[in-house]
Amino acid sequence: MSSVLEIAPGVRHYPGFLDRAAQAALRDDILAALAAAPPFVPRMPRTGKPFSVRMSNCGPLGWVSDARLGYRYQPTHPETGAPWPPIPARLVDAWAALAPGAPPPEACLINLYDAAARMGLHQDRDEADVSAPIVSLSLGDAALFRVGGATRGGPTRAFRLASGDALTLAGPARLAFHGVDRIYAGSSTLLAEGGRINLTMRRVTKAA
Ligand code: MD3
Ligand code: FE
Repeated sequence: MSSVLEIAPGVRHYPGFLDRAAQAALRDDILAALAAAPPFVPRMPRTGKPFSVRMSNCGPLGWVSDARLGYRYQPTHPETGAPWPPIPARLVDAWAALAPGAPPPEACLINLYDAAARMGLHQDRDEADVSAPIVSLSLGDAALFRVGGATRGGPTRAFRLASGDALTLAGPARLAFHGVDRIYAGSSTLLAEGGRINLTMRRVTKAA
């Protein structure tokens, strides 16, 4: 496997986890999933303010958000009502390699960034099971990713996530604040239209 950098306790960065051919194959899997489950614009609870990131999902559960019902996981697309497409086998393989022994992933959130998209610092705490790790894979333009501790306002560190990189968040890092400061437009040729795709696999329910 590729080398690993322990950025902070529980935060592991695997630069170049996927080679170019594997990135292209995964890109094609995700474009097929997006044809079945078109990107939607999530909105903040209550205010309805739109996210700058467009999203979709694959797997038995998907993360969605709108003004009325807020953040949640649900088995169907918020606009089409269709079940989410399955998690592609090569993503399940990456989960098995990077989170050995963890119960299978139930959700893969697909985040689509254009050159202007950002994600503010937040925690991921909509999952009933926060004991399993999160596994993230990046495709396309690089991003400046930022991670801090479990409380807002503490020190943070930022590093670049490039196409093919994997990141795992486990143990003490699972409830760390994190976000995406910026996208480096034009830094990758993987996506014909530019931009960045981030894939985040999660366990949602407590394993039986
Ligand atoms: C650190 N996505 O979808 S992936 C998200 O690049 C999200 O699209 C970012 O934050 C993106 O919620 C970051 C890496 C990641 C995912 C979950 C984490 C880092 C994390 C949970 C805890 C700590
Ligand atoms: Fe997050």
